[in-house]
Amino acid sequence: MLQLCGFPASNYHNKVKVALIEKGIAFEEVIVYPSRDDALRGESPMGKLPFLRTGRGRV
Ligand SMILES: N[C@@H](CCC(=O)N[C@@H](CS)C(=O)NCC(=O)O)C(=O)O
Repeated sequence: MLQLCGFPASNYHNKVKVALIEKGIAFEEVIVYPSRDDALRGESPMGKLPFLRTGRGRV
């Protein structure tokens, strides 16, 4: 299932969340906070949130 990764205090995150809900796209919300962790940079090279985990990579 699509995973929306970010944190709810961010309107960047909430904007994507609202779009997914309005389009009726099933997703799971995964809370991720901004950091310089290698794990985050591996998924979001610029360290930006939110990002989506899809079955075919990340957006
Ligand atoms: N929509 C822009 C901006 C997103 C954005 O700046 N998100 C903040 C969180 S609200 C962030 O990731 N900050 C961490 C950073 O800039 O290092 C993008 O995705 O490039």
